[in-house]
Amino acid sequence: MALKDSKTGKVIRDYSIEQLKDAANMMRGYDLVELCAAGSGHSGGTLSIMDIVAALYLHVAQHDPKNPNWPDRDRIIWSAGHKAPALYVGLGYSGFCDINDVMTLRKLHSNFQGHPHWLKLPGVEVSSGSLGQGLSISVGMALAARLDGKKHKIFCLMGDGEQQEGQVWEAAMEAGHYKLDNIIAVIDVNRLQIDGWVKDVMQVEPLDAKYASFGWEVLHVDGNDMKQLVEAFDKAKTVVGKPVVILADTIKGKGVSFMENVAGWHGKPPNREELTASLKELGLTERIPVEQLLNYAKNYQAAQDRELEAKMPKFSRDFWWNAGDDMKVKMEPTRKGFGKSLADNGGDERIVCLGLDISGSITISDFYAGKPERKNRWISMGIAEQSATSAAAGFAREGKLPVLGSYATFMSARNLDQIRVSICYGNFNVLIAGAHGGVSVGPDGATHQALEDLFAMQGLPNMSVVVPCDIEETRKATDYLLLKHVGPKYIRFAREATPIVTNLETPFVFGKANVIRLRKEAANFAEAFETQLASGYKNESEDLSIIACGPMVPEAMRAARILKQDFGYETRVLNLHTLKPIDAEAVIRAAADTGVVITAEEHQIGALAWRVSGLLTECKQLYGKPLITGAIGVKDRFGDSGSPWEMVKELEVSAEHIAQKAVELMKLKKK
Ligand SMILES: Cc1ncc(C[n+]2csc(CCOP(=O)(O)OP(=O)(O)O)c2C)c(N)n1
Repeated sequence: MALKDSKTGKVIRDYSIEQLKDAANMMRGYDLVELCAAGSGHSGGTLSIMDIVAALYLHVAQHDPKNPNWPDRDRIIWSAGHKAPALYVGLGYSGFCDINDVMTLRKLHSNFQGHPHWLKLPGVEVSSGSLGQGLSISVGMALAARLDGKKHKIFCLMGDGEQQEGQVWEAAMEAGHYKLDNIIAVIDVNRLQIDGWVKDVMQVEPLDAKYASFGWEVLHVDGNDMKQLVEAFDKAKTVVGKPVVILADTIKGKGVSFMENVAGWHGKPPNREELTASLKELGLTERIPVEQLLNYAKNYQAAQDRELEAKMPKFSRDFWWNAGDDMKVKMEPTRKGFGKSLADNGGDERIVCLGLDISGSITISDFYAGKPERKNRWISMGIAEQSATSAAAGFAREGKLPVLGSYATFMSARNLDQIRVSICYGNFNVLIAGAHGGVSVGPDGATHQALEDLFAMQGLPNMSVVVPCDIEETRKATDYLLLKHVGPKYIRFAREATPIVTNLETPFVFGKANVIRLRKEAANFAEAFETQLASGYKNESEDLSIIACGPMVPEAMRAARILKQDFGYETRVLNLHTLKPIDAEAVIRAAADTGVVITAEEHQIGALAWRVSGLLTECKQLYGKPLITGAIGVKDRFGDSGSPWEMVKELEVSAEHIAQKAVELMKLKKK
């Protein structure tokens, strides 16, 4: 078998084992260059799986790069979507795309998104990135092939940590039940995941006995040995009457000594020096035109920069963060406020923290950092958001204070029914952290950017929802929610460093908005503003109000500055950190006092805008009064890969976009 011309049936190119080995080595080199050019992405797992990719794309799979939608092609499903860089070099090497273009990995508008998107790139069968879904997709494809009398195979690539997702086992059961011998699953058993060794995070072994008991044929192979791999694939194709799983024993980071078997290299790219060292170890220094490839990536980025800047609303000067000599702002990731609170309050024996294999990055592991006595209240649950959510309800029923968190999208969408029934219906005291919310996971791309979570969370009876605006407010909000507030609660915070605009003294009262007013120009941005509880604020008949939450609060403040400097407008910024219960009085007063209201959310438009407009349209006090409204937020679209701040511009959720909207509305007010 080999790459085939789908029209003539002729082999395009067949590779010997030695040639496949060499190709896998070269592909490792290109993989590391694209990761270095991207500045983010997954080195460890792409290196462990690369021999499998070379075997599959160059030798085992029957496919035709000139005819990517050939109905008889074998399908390759990347359930482990984070290994996209390996997929992309696989496509480049087999001729589906130009290897130079792969270097645009994770950059704005690139076809090589942080996680694979089939609508962007021929050769990619389906979009993935949320772990545990690929085998179910494969089941659907396999059953469809059976209905259509087709003979092709469906290969599904998964990780061993990924086996912790319950959905994998639903699909395994289905494939066994329907005796889907057109499915060949491959598990990259490198024994590591993000939080450490799979056996410590959540044991998945014995995988062979588990799959066998679900009616699968199980093959074992050294997944970094090309000959064994090719033989295993050949054998798998001959199995009749049941699905096949190949358990491929691999080394995470394979080929680069300082990456091998090191958990820290899971989601890290090599820097320039590390790239040089890696290529030297792989014996590729002379064989890969590194500078040319990196320049290709740089030029692509420069073109994107120009295009993006051209699209930005323009004002008298550059008001972007820290662009001038004054109004300087410090930035820190809000997630660190969450970790600080857990570290400060974790001594409370009722608190238990549930780990979901993303613990360091979302800072939930700060709960036990340097405090071994808390380790018994740290419960690693593996990559199993749904079960962990219901387990949290069990803890709460027994009087504990459970805290769990992951990427906001996996913590609010994947487990939505569990939150609804296990937690909210029973009104349990569970703190759910929607970490890495909004656009701030930029380069990971659309699958990882939670832009819808607040719809669902606010819609649930009994649920409280807080979206703090900076690191300090995140700490205060976590302190409050953790120990003072009883009931289901969701806190959403970001990954990227965002402006610090509050301090120890700034009021934070759950359910009560703050009014923020620009008072002067100052050396320090935050000091130019005065903040007080909305309930104590006296109307200054400002020209307009901007109602914001989360990282849009600093953007709203910056918009207030632009509006004052360029147009002389006075703006009331309302920091609505608590979305639910909403401070109705503050919202209605802002509308009544100023007559112009703009909402600003780092989310699909509506989580904030529709709640605010719902309040305003049913407020009798406002009947018959002119009110002009506008909404800033994401306009019913998925995100894209790109840096977090690029995404702020691309998705039109910057201060400049707020200010532009304000100017447009103020013209209407004047009429
Ligand atoms: C549903 C879901 N939860 C969490 C993540 C974040 N995540 C990405 S990779 C990963 C670890 C995967 O481990 P494993 O399957 O062993 O892959 P490998 O170590 O081979 O990279 C996690 C938790 C995700 N992408 N999807």
